[in-house]
Amino acid sequence: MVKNCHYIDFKRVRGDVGALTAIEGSGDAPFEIRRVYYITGVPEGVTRGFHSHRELEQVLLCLNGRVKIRIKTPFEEEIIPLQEDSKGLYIGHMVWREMFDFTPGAVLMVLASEHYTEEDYIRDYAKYMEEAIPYFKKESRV
Ligand code: T46
Repeated sequence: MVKNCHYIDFKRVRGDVGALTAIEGSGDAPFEIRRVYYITGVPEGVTRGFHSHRELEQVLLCLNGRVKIRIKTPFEEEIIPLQEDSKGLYIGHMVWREMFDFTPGAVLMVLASEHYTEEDYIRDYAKYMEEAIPYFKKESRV
């Protein structure tokens, strides 16, 4: 997978009465969870995201329906389909993301390592490339 990204399989407890998945910070999630948000009601054909984060780490889980996540660095790109509610996608530092192909009723939940701060976002692609190329070249991250 693209550098600084990986799947996380959370434990799902299944039974006749349904399924339950528990996620604990600093154990199940690879960071202390400081924020949870979720994205719903995305109209057909809409793509969200188009940014990267310098410090924020996140885990994305699709709790209902399906969604695709495009993750990219200056050197790699991959499309990850999310549809299992216990399979998370970890996205670490400096990875560009776009979320698209939301099915009707899709619910994308995000666990985040930091509180919301706009200063951590890189929303301009040219600026992203300027910072991400040296970042991923350093320490043989490519
Ligand atoms: C990410 C992807 C997966 C807040 O007020 N608090 C929050 O915690 C967040 C995440 C957003 N906002 C506000 C900022 C904007 O006015 O909600 C609005 C929509 O945010 P944005 O356009 O950044 O949403 P997405 O779906 O493009 O991106 C979000 C996260 O912002 C981002 O960190 O990685 O989901």
